[in-house]
Amino acid sequence: RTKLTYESRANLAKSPIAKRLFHLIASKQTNLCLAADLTRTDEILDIADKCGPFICLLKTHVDIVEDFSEGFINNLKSLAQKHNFLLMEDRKFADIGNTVSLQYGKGIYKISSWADLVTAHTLPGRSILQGLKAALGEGESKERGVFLLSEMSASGNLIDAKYKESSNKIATEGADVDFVAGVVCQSSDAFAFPGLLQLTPGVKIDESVDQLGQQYQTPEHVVKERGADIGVVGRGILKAANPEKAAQTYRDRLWAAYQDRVAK
Ligand code: UP6
Repeated sequence: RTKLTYESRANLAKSPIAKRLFHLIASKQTNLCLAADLTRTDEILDIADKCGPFICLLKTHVDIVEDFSEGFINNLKSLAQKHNFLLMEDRKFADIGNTVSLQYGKGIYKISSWADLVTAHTLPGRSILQGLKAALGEGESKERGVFLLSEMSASGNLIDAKYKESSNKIATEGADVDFVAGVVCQSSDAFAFPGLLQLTPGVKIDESVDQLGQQYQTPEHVVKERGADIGVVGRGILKAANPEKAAQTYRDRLWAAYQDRVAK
């Protein structure tokens, strides 16, 4: 899987939105996802506008936003269109199907109405996919997709080899696989199917840890050794003296690593 180009993998994708994302990455030549973990809407919009040209995906945690409004979502959608990136709400759904359906479609955030992609834990089993799909109208699920977590970057997390293998099965077998766009994981052995995208968080130029269990690898390491198709960078960009320049650097290094990977 990791030797194939994004273009060739687009043809293998079962999820329409994964197909779209493969093509977007290839044409825009960026495999960088910005984790816009900021708590004010003006800050998020500002960073999205500045870093927009260098990213394929903007990842939000909408429940940390302190001044949320519908206007914010409209502005974010405009920026996504202006700079050609997709929106991912990193909600990490993990409940029974019925609850997940409500959390996805209802409440203040109405995530399903604006997020092209969301994330979900596989802990509840396959019903997580059915629950998410239930929030969407007829035909709507073609424009939406989920990334399933099969590994985490947090030190001491409880995921083991068996959980990882079961997560792979949920992502690749059964009636709802057309809704699965990819897998959030730390290594290429989490899944083999080339039509799925590997999203890998915990990326920073200086390998390190934070005070709360996060573990970082370099852009080159996650792409070439761990099989990442998209590298997620949050504080590496957000806390940089010049976030726009940092985004460009991460984009350049992640993209060069991908080119190296497929050339060999
Ligand atoms: N994230 C991880 N590790 C995971 C899954 N998700 O760090 O296993 C998410 C976090 C955060 C981002 O929720 O939004 O990726 C990483 O941010 P950072 O680069 O600032 O550490």
